[in-house]
Amino acid sequence: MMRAARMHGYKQPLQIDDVPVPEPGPDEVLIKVRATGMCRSDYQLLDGYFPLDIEFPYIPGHEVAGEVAQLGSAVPASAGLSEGDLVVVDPAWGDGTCRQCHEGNEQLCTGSGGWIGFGPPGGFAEYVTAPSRHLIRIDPEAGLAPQYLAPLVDAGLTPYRGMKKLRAAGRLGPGRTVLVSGIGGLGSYGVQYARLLGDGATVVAFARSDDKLTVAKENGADHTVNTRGKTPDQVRAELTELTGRGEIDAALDCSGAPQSLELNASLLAAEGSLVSVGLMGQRVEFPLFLFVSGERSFSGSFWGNYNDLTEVLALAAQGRIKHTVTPVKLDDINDKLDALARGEVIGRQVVVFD
Ligand code: FEH
Ligand code: ZN
Repeated sequence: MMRAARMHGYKQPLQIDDVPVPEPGPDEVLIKVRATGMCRSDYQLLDGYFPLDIEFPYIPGHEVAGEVAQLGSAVPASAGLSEGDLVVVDPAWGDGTCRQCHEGNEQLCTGSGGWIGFGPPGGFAEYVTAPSRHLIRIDPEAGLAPQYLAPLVDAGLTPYRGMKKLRAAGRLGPGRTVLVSGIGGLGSYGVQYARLLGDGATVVAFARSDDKLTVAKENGADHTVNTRGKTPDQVRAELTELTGRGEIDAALDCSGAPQSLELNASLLAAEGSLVSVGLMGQRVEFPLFLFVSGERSFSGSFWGNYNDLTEVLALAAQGRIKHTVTPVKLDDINDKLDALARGEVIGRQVVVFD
């Protein structure tokens, strides 16, 4: 048997239950979970934000790092996996039939694919199973502890893909200003990617608390603005004072709050790009003429694909990204989810298992 934090319905606390250890299918691996990150979208799942048909009781948790406990009977040797290996779980398991899966973007699967912790049972448990093709073996020489690996699966991965989109759009580089807004679990990595992928762009961070802006500064932001209670004009004036320009060329919004997105959009220079990875609100309003006449763009960016994750893991193995991680116990998960919902968490809380 194993301990698991399970949903027994929406808008109810998780219950810590004793349940059977799952059996890996032929092409699956049984993983002894060592760490599972706690994401705002876990709270949103419990709160019924996502229109998913979850069967209760259900185990959430989508940022999973652990050790191979048992290989399914048909796991190929080419998977390069052995019992005891440290692995992270690539979270999006496409069905392999749609265009997005064929392009390698299984997180966008339009068929019958799913995401661990939002469909297939997740990692807020002592064991979890996953298809062997979605495991990434971690070289023990990299010296990366599970509590730092787990958040990379979403908090590290999601802003990375978003920042790659801004780079691909040609909005980064010397003389440019890139904004990262919302310095929570995702934004604390987003600022680092603005530095790593920004190719000399000035990095600005927006948040609504000084604690989070301190993290942004430690993680490489050139300038920070506390936007709480300020009008767009007041923020623009502060931005002008800090950077010499009252506009930005690129913005990665990690909050998903409509007010934040609308503020960022109002600051976009001509041809500027706004990429949103956050999911707090439901709708945003942008002035059409501003976007059309200035060829400004808005794009969503969702999670990341297997290759994006391998790149993030490579940056972590090189020691080029910092982690703000707080280990927590499974028994405290409900209190920690409430703290997450109140926006009180700096960096990422991670449930750790012995
Ligand atoms: C995952 C699944 C569904 C909605 C949102 C999320 C985010 O945590 C991905 O970054
Ligand atoms: Zn997440």
